[in-house]
Amino acid sequence: MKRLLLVTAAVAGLAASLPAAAQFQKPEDAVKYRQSAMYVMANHFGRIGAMVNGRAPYDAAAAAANAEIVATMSKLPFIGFVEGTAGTQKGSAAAKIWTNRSGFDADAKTMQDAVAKLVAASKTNSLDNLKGAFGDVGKACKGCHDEFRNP
Ligand code: ASC
Repeated sequence: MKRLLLVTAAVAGLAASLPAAAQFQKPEDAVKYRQSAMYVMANHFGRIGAMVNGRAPYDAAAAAANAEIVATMSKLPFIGFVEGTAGTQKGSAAAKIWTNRSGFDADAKTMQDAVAKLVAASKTNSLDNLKGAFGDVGKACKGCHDEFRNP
């Protein structure tokens, strides 16, 4: 029994310390995961964009709820950028992500920080504050896309 416990503990410990890559069964699963997270993030960012651009009425509570979802989603894509999963199609992940991982990670953090400010702005009941923070998040998205997505 003691032996079984030890083996169980060892396996659990191993699973917890596995690199992110090993959490996906196939490389395509990592690609699907990151694209799905980005898709949901973009959808909720777009709902705020509609308010900012006057295509939807400004609704402070809805903006805040969407910003919270964007913030949660903004943390998810990055474990999906597993080595060996660069793409070739337009808009896919560029190989440069893995030759400049620190630059990529810095861009991810810039985006997450801008999104945290979007959450704060969304709670001020000010469309102007929302507009400013929305623009900064958009810039962060674009900055990383310009550098790390295949043209
Ligand atoms: C979006 C979206 C992006 C960014 C980017 C900002 O809504 O899907 O990829 O904003 O277009 O420039």
